[in-house]
Amino acid sequence: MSAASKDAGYAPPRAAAAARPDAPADGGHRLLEGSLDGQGLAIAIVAARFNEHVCDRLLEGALDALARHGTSPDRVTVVRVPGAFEVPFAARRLALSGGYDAIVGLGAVIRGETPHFDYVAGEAARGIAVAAEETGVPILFGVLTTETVEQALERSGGKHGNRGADSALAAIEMARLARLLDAEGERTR
Ligand code: INI
Repeated sequence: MSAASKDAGYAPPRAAAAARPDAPADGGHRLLEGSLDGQGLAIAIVAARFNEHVCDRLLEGALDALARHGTSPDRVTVVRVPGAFEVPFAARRLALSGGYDAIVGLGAVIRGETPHFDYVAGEAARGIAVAAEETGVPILFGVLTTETVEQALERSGGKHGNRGADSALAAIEMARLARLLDAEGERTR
């Protein structure tokens, strides 16, 4: 198992497999794959406050990743909500506004002693998936679900990377892919 798959980080598009939306001259297959060009994209980030220290680190990672990939700060909107449970609500409303290419949901659900964990983590995941499906806008799952605070810190800028940054990169890729897929309709009509 590679390090990337072990930590469930972001698996970026391979440079060699740059999208070939037009039929290649060599007769090979067409390939549709988003790129990591964040220029000109409008991205919203919904970040929970519960376990605020961890969420702030996720948010920092996401903002930094967007800036490094060309998304202008004035095209990035940050929305804060109480906890991970509320992330899908805000993400769905932002998606329905029609103003965003992709939305990143950030939160930290830490098991600790609370039986709340399963409900909050499950609903955050389900709600984000349903909102993306229903609105057709990519909504990325940047919610950490861990047993301990230490594990959450390791995944928010520690030795296992930053889930916020990973989700922001996945948001750029999916926003780009969505544009390619939109163009498919034009092409095949
Ligand atoms: N919210 C989190 O984001 N992380 C948690 O670990 C958590 N726990 O453990 O309870 C949590 N609970 C709050 C929840 O997200 C809602 O804000 C609250 O239930 C009000 O709807």
